[in-house]
Amino acid sequence: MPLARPVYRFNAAIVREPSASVVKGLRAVDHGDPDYDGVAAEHAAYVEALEAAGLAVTVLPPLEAFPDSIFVEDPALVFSAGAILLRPGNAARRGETAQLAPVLKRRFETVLEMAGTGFADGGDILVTPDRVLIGLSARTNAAGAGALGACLTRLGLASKTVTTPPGVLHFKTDCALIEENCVLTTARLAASGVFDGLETLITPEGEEAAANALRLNDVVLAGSQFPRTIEMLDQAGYNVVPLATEQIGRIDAGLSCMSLRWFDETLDG
Ligand code: CIR
Repeated sequence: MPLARPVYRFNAAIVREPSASVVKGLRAVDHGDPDYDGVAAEHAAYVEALEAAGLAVTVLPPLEAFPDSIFVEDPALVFSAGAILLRPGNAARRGETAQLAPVLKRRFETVLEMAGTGFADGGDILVTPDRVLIGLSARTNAAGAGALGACLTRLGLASKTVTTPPGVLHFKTDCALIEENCVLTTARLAASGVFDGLETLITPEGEEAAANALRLNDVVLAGSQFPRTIEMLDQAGYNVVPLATEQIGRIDAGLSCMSLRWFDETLDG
């Protein structure tokens, strides 16, 4: 069921400051630890961009025990209708959910929990106008997708389970909804046919990591180290805000990962 406002219309966000331990964040391939000051600078610029896009940002304190807790997108999902506490697929991240739960319970009347024992990471969830896509991955399994789908139904949202290409961390590592009917994505994910009914803009070869962009209201946040993607978006008429993601990229993250975003109907605008 199409929502009344674009799915990328947001006025509220939650982020978490990086802990010193962020330099030990999980990564599939080790190209060396990120630099703490570099991550902090990328995070600060990101928060500024969220605020400039019109979001009221709640900044949570760092959690030393959870190196990847800066990536608040993964342990929860948030919508105007309510929040869902997720069960992250990597054991080292599972405790992040309990750290977010009280914050979400203060902000949302409805906070749902996944039934059963399956796993789902927020990075595997792409919200489109007519349904929420749940990408199966090394972090999200079929049981988790089923339990999450049931929660989404309770919030009045339709969902569909799809597959993330092998070797890609999260479904949204390789895609971002940049228009109601258009996805920025990689050739490998587009080729899998998951975006039937949507237009696709394909990241240039060698810039696959640019697909983890973020549409917020009138702007698209994109990694500043991906000039050909930025030019492509620019020429397609998007208002692009380039942001450095080199340090967080060392621990497999991009621009969607560092916030939970929603439209809070109790706020103005
Ligand atoms: C992890 O492996 O869980 C983190 N190092 C990166 C998480 C990135 N999150 C996301 O794509 N939503």
